[in-house]
Amino acid sequence: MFFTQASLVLTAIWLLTDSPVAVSSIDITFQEHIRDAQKKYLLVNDKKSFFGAWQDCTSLGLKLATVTSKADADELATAIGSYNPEYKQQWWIGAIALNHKGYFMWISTSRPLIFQNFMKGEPNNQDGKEDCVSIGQYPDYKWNDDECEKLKHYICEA
Ligand SMILES: [Ca+2]
Repeated sequence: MFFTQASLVLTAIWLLTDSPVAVSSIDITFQEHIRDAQKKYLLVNDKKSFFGAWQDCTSLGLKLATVTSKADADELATAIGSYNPEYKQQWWIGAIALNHKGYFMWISTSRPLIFQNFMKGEPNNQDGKEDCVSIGQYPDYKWNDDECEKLKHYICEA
């Protein structure tokens, strides 16, 4: 499978350079989650800023995750739940408000958010600093807008 290959490539880089620095930017203990071969989500154990996450997904030949339907949202909830049910962490997904006015789009496709799964009261753009979207802060993986510089796990997709 593709992700297995990606893992092997990263491992190979590590072996060739004999330097953990070469792969320290991407924790390869990730987990792939596949739903009927339609969309593949990759849960990355490393923590990055939103743009660091975007860069890492891109460097793996993937995209920062889009969540464009309830089926996608349910899939992510299942994926994270299977990753570790007790794992109360936050994960970047690929939605961002580029104009600081709360108009969100998917960074990977430049498409507006048609389907949205924000928590009630979100997005609140607290202190005018919250332009990036993560999940895991609220029950049922409802979305929150948060400061893009915060370090969080992240989800890539293929
Ligand atoms: Ca918020």
